Amino acid sequence: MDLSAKKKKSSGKKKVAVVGGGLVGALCASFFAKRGFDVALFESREDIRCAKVVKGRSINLALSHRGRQALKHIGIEEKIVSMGIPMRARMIHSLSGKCSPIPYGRKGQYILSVGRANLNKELLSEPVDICSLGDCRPDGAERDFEADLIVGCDGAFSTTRKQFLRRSRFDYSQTYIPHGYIELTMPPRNGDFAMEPNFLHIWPRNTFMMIALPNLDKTFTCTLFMPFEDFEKITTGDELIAFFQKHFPDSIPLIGVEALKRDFFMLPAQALVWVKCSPYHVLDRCVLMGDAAHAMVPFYGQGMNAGFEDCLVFNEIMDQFNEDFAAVLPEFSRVRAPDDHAMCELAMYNYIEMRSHVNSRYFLFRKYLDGALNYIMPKTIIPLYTMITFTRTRYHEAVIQWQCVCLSLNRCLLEHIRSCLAGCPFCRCEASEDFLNTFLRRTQSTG
Ligand code: EGU
Repeated sequence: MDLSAKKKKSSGKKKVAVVGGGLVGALCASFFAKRGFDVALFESREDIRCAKVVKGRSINLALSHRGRQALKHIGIEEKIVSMGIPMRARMIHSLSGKCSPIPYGRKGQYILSVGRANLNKELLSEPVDICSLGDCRPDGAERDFEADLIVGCDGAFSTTRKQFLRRSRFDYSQTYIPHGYIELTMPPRNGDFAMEPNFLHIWPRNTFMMIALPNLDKTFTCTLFMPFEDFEKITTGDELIAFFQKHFPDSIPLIGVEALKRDFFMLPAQALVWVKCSPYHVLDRCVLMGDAAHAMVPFYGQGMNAGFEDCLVFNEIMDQFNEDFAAVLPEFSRVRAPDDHAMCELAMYNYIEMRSHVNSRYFLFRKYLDGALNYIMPKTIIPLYTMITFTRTRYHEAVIQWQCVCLSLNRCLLEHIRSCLAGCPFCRCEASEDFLNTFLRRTQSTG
């Protein structure tokens, strides 16, 4: 196939090459197709639409408001929602096996568990020209392909981004966290879900954590997160069962001893990487979106949602600047990078918080506290995860708003302590006043 000749035939329309046929690449291609661009999508893996087993990253994803708004734009929101399972609350599993639900929001607010493979297939069924790189060069020879714009949606290890690295003033960082993850399947029980389906099940155990999301086939996909060094300590089936007996005893009969041993040792633990870069564009030629621009750790369930929102934001800027790439691309970098960076930081922050002291009691306490504060001042105190998950408040603004809330709560608390001290004849020493003032100043400057 001579791609450059093909380009000349369809004159007039601007040509866009989308690199990567994953979730963001496929969605992005649809966005451009909807605007009337001539879109070609490049994917090096086998066509996922015919693939029986889909390799790669995690199987389940939590689709929330931002992602849904993007899907709505290309008219497939309802279709995708019908393929997802609503999760209205978290279900916290304590070590003793006690389960406590904590709703995500008000009645009717929920996130959706969607399968990556189904979602990807659905996104690729939109009418765009898909070039498998395998097909383009059966002899291994390179082919020329001309395009007005290249959009790199090729994931955390982006090949497109590699070209940016040689340019001056391009910032880039890549960080692996000490944790890895493996996925285990919890089969149906008597033909039905083994646990209650409309929940995101969580086993918070400080450095170890397991979560489980429901699938349409009545299975759950359990994801176990733990430090690589702990994965390495578990080498035999017996050690594995002893480990689960100690930390996740209630899950053993649900997964099944044999299935547990089989799944656990089937694949090595997968690494988790975090990528930040800036700017997202080169001239008026090339732009990055999704994980290629900002891979994040999965501890906020926002990776896909942020990537989908990239497409939405890009589209809004295209409207604003009349599809003039020379203006759109720098504006996209300027507007979007701070938000994606904030989300990357937040996901990382939550990872650190969860790993340091989050057991089931702490998790329950924190979520109840957020809920209670929101109940007292529903308009002013909106929990951070609510702004992230159920609104399109810009990520960096959500973080600032939340910091303001925390700061003023801290101040109230300190004022309260101070007035208590002031009223107490034994505490009216200057030392405690000094201490409080110093502390107050410090919270003000760091908060
Ligand atoms: C899917 C797959 C609970 C990790 C963060 C909550 C998801 C996740 C939480 C995956 C947690 C953690 C939030 C959602 C979500 C919680 C959230 C979906 C994490 C702060 C393969 N996280 N997911 N936070 O609030 O905002 O329930 O890894 F365990 S959905 Cl880590 Cl809302």
